Amino acid sequence: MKLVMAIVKDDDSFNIMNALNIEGFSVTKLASTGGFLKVGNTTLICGVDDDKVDFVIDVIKKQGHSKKQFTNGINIDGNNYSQPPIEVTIGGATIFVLDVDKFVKV
Ligand code: 2BA
Repeated sequence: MKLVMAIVKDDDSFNIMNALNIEGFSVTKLASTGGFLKVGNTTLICGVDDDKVDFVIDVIKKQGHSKKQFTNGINIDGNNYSQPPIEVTIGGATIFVLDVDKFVKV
């Protein structure tokens, strides 16, 4: 079994969760915050059989959209000077796949 952990835009999370549920997957939504932009995003975790990992990634890929966004005067190094805004592309999804040692429901 694997744990698919997908960091997605808040706007996309509803559609991704719906699509995964329709395909029969359980999914848990965690509120998260990007370390660079310091704005909210959503982390979805989904425990799946090994042979379903690519399918789940495809479902997420179809529902997640990338967009360009300007940073808002981020202070990266802790000094008092804000950096000028730069344009970054926020991906459709950033996905990690982890091995699951044990899965128990009691
Ligand atoms: P943030 O950390 O807020 O990053 C938002 C976007 O800013 C990133 O989009 C990327 O385009 C840009 N960015 C991030 N760090 C940067 C840097 N040091 N210099 C210049 N530009 C930078 P994505 O790559 O699509 O990432 C979206 C969100 O996914 C991230 O939000 C973060 O929450 C998560 N993420 C991405 N890669 C990760 C990783 N290796 N480990 C943990 N979380 C990750």
